[in-house]
This record gives sequence, C-alpha cells and structure tokens, in this order.
Amino acid sequence: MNHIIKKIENNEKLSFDEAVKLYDLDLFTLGKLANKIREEKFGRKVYFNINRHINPSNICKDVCKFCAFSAHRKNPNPYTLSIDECVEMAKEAYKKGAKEVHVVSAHNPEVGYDYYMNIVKEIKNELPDIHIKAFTAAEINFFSELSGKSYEAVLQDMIESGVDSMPGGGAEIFDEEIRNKICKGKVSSKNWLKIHELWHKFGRKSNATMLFGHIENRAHRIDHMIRLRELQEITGGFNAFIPLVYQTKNNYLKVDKFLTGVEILKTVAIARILLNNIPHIKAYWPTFTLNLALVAQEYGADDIDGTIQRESIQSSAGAASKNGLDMEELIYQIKDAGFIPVERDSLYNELKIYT
Ligand code: V47
Repeated sequence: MNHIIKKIENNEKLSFDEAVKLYDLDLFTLGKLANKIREEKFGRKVYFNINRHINPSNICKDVCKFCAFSAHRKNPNPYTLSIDECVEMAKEAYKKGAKEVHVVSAHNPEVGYDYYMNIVKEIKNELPDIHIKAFTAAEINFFSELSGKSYEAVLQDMIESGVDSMPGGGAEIFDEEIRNKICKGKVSSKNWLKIHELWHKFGRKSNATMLFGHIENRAHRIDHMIRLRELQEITGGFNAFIPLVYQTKNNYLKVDKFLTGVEILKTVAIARILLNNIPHIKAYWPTFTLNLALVAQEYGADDIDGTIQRESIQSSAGAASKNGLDMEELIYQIKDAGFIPVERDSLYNELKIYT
C-alpha cells in the first residue's frame, strides 16, 4: 500500500488495480490524501451557483430501472410543459438571481425534435445573459434517433439554439453488463463518451456523473472513473465530476442496503485522487444530503451545486431537492462547516467570495 500512497503524493497516475486497492485504506488516510489535492487546488473554498432546474417532460421512451421521474406505473402523472411554461420558469428564476438554467428532460418522442431546441432558443431570446446548461448525452442520443441527424449535427443545432454547456447526466455506470441491467436501450457507454468528446471538440465544456450505490461494485466505479480520466487526457473538456448517490424510492431497482456515509466519502476521495485532471469534484447535495455534502468537502469535493429552486428527477426517488435551497441557508451552512462560500458561474469563474 505504501508505494500507492507514494505515487499519489508524487502525483503519479494510478493503474486500475492500484485504484481499486484504495478502497482498502481507512477513511482518514484516504481523506488526508484527497484533501491535500483539494486544498492545493482551491484552499478552503466551496463553490456553489444560483441555478434553476427545468425538467420539461417526464414522458420517456426509455425504461431505466433506477428512474422514479419517468411517468410509469409507480408515478402515473405524465406531464409535458409548454415552451412558454419553460421560458416563464427561466424568467422567474432569473428575477431571483439565477445565473444558470439546467434543462434535462425525459425522452419524449411525441413532442418532436424542434420542441427541445425551441425551449433553449426561446429562453436565450428572452434571457441572453443566462447560462443554459442543457441536455445530457442520453438526450442527444435520443435526439439523434428521433431526427435521423448525426451527433455532430445535433450538437451544432444545440449550439445555434443557445446551449452553453452540457450537464453530466446519463453516464450511470459505464460497465456494459451493469448498464444492460439498469438502463438497457439507453445511450451506450461508448456513445456517451463519444458525444462528450465531440462537444469538447466544438470547444465546449461539460460535466460527468456516475450513479453509484445500486448493483455496481467498487471495481465498476473505478472502471467508470478511468474511462473519464482517459477522455479528459484527450480533450480536457470536463469541468466537474459528480458522483450521484442512488436514491431508492418509487422505482424498480431494488437494493438491499443504502450506501454508508463512509463508502460515499471514500468514493469522493478516490475520485479526487484518480481524476486529478478534472478540475472540480461536486458533492451534489440532493443525493448526498446537505450535511454529508458539506463533510465531503473535507474528503476531496470542492463544489456542492446550487440553489436548484425546483428539481424533479432525484426528488421523485427520495432526494430532498424538490424545492431547492435558500441561498442564505447554503452560505450559512458552508461557513459553519469552516469553509469559504464562493458563488461561481457555470464555468467556475468566481462571482462573489463570502468571507
Ligand atoms: O443521469 C436518476 C440520475 C441523472 C436517480 O451536470 C438518479 O451539473 C440518483 O444530469 N437516484 C440526471 N440519481 C441528473 C443530472 C445532473 C444532476 C446534477 C448535476 C448535474 C451537472 C447533472 O439523474 C441521471 C441519473 O443518473 N438519477 N434517477 C436516482 N434514483
């Protein structure tokens, strides 16, 4: 184990086997190694943004077992927002200080390709200053199937419509066997990575998620992170890695045990160590709980996401993010945990430091 620790201290790249072994370290040793990297990069800063999630429809052609958002037997409330409703939500959020809208939808084939592009176009027309982070690689794969256009053409349309950056959703777990069990038929791992690679080649930034705490094991998580590390070596286009803790309610993917806090924190710390080439590690508070997301800042994370205002995907499965979080509360909590809250924009430019 000592030679692995030495490699980390010397900033050397770990192999797959070495990375899996990191889980055998105790939490404090791992945390110390991860925190050193975090503090060298960002000191005691914790980044957050003022944002608003917009989820245009919950009608989905896909059948991911972990999803409680999609309208199905357990959640029989299908909805599709009109473009005007989406624009109104963005305007209302902007008035409250939001700098970003985060648009992610279920894959609804009935509304057509233009519906998705027009949501972005209309928001951008009304609010040229707001950053639009929109459409996961899973949606882009769906748009390509729906329209018959290539990934490049879809991405080009997104840029012309006003999308600024891409969120990291749809990655789930790259291991093909697990992926087949939890979200068969959705974008393949290879294509998820391809879409982000193309987006980066257009000069744009994106995030990368990993859904963990279901039927995957530690080696699957390491494999996932290494595939991201390899793409980042080529493009440098990922801003943040976001490990999403699996929420267990109202869906069809049953797990015996919820992840322990220790396992979650170890995974954050390993992400910080392994993904040294991705600038930010986000402990997304809705799936961590705010308390654990703050503790995770001592274990390698430097970001907590934002105020969110409204969120339907994870909250449908049990996360406490339905109505977002008040900014004053977020700032208070970050300070009380001994960190410096820094409001950032979507590309991590610092907007305000709350000393
Ligand atoms: O890919 C679905 C996840 C993701 C559950 O880029 C679940 O800043 C936990 O893209 N338990 C979509 N997670 C959300 C997403 C996202 C979220 C936060 C920040 C960013 C970013 C992107 O939601 C999906 C899926 O992995 N999800 N169901 C669940 N039961």
